[in-house]
Amino acid sequence: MRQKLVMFLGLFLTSLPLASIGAFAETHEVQMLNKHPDDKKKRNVFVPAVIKIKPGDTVKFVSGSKGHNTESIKGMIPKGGKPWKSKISRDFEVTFDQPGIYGYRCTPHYTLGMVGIVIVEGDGWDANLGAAKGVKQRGRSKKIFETLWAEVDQIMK
Ligand SMILES: [Cu+2]
Repeated sequence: MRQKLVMFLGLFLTSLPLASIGAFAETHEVQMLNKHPDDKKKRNVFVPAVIKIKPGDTVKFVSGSKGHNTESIKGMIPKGGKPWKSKISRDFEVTFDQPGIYGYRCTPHYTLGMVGIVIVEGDGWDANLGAAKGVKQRGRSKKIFETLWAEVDQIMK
């Protein structure tokens, strides 16, 4: 009896650190859509386009409309961050451990302005902010990123 109790306690205690990490990690959804639900004139959008999360959290990109994907943009992820690229019309999950700014796009609709930003808060989150802002954008993404950066500044001020 006592042996079992000791074993149980041992298992319980060794599983604590893992449980405490998992307990606080969250999954956030970003929809990949043909039309913005609040403004049908906005086509090919990530909703929300700017999202702030904590290290260890996951973003689930949901294929709400067909024909979209998510791909990190070169030069727009922090040092130690991992690039990603999903398949078209598929849900895709990315777990973020490294604080920083992550700019991403939909590969086929990039020049139409289908882009988004994940902010992973924590120490040094803004270390790559200037570099990310400095990345040259093409087509409508130029204009869209300007509005997204204004949102980032608003969220993080
Ligand atoms: Cu798209």
